[in-house]
Amino acid sequence: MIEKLAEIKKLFTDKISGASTEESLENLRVEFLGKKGFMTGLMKMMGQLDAQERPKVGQAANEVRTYIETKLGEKKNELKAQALLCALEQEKLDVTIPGTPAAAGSLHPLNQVTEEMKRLFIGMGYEIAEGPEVEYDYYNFEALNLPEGHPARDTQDTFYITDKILLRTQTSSVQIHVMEHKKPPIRIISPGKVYRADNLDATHSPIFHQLEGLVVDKGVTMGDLKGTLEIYAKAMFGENTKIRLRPHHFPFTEPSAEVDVTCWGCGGTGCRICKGEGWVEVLGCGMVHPDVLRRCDIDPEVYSGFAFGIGIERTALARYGVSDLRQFFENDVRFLEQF
Ligand code: 2NL
Repeated sequence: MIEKLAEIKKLFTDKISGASTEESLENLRVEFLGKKGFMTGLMKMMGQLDAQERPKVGQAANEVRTYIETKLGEKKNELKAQALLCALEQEKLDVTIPGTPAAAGSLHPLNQVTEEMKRLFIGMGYEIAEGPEVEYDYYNFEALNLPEGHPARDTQDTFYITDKILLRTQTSSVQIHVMEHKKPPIRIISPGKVYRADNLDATHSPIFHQLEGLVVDKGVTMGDLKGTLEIYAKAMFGENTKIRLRPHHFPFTEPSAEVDVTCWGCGGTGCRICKGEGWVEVLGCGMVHPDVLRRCDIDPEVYSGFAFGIGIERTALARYGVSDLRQFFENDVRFLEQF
């Protein structure tokens, strides 16, 4: 029996050296120590032994059992350590690899231009005024000397909600609201969305942006208007820019003018941008019509004011050399990234 034990020990030692998984270790345990295993089988035969031999064989059997248990435990720990090393190797995290950069957005070019204009006028003491885009006919047209049937309404055809409620065609409506509630001195700009019943093409859009300015106080003159616009033009189009006022007609201002600036492309000698003119039209302006003031309960004998209107898209097209206004509304990141 002692020999038999030695054989079992040798067989186990051979087998365990080839075991490479926890599963195969478990199979070995069952094969040698389980209910139907080699050791149990051997123990069952102990009864046939003489009383003298029994303790010797028992002791030897216990040693072999302990040997098997110890080896199984050692091998199990070894396999676990190997598995951990393997996992560490495969799942290692290289913290020196740069992370995925978060894509940072930027202001839309139209908002960049608007913000620039706002900063400039705020610097000159203006406040920002806002108002509804859905407006009464009165604030958009009638208060500005554009009664029903006035021919200038044709060029500012818009979208009607009802007979008397419409989408504003200019932000002058905001300034009428301000004049109704606040007495001079008034110094405001009103940036915002405006609407016209125009078809979309390279230079027109049914929705666009405008920034209007209004100053009302005692003794405000056309000279103040021109000086203000000169500061604006130099800030927007360059320090060497000159401006000129051409007589024009708007129903809400008297006198009225359109304003040209020397071309930022050629400085006045003529190029593709100014179509050889040397000048580019950038805005409309004038002295607030006395009837407009009177309707807001401001006495035109005491107060006078100037106003101007700037198209944001127009300015941005010029500023960035963009040829088609529709690009501002398509939100193609490849276009927007350039600003
Ligand atoms: C343009 C340029 C302009 C005004 C806007 C205005 C506002 C009030 C009173 C008088 Cl409350 N005028 N705004 C004045 C002149 C020009 O915009 O080309 N508009 C059709």
